[in-house]
Amino acid sequence: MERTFVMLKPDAVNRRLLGEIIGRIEKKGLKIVGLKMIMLNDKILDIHYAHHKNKAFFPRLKKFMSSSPVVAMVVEGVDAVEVVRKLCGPTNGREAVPGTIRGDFSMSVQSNLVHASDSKEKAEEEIKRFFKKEEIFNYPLSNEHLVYSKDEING
Ligand code: IDP
Ligand code: MG
Repeated sequence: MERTFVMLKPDAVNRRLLGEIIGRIEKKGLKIVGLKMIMLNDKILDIHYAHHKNKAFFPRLKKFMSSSPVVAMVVEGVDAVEVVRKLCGPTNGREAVPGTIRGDFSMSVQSNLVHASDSKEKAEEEIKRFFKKEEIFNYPLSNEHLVYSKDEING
């Protein structure tokens, strides 16, 4: 089953939107297999946002991302990477369509509430970056048969 890395950013924490966002992920039928609150430091932000390191907004982005704890999650499901990206909507909250997390709750490019891995390769990298093996849990959900048909789970 595919896994993706999701992070609820300081604006989600401060605006008390954690439950709302986690609720959407759960209600979609995705499974949470790892969840913790952490404080991001300079070193991890340099790595996580390396693709923006030469941008003018980089220092501001780092300051924002370390302004409060964040919630880090590992989320599992069929095509989890793509499904979670769709739930989030595009980067700019003002352009995200209603119905998406960013479309419903964000008016900003920077403060867009949520991070989600953008490819399977990145998901693997990011999960390793933020979670120890023993912080990720393999457990059955009794109603999995209501979320997927058998052939969707067994390939
Ligand atoms: P994504 O989060 O939708 O994958 P990325 O391009 O990977 O978007 O950017 C990572 C994060 O950096 C964004 O979610 C946003 O918080 C911030 N960011 C991206 N572009 C800008 C910008 O132009 N100004 C300010 N912050 C930005
Ligand atoms: Mg990204």
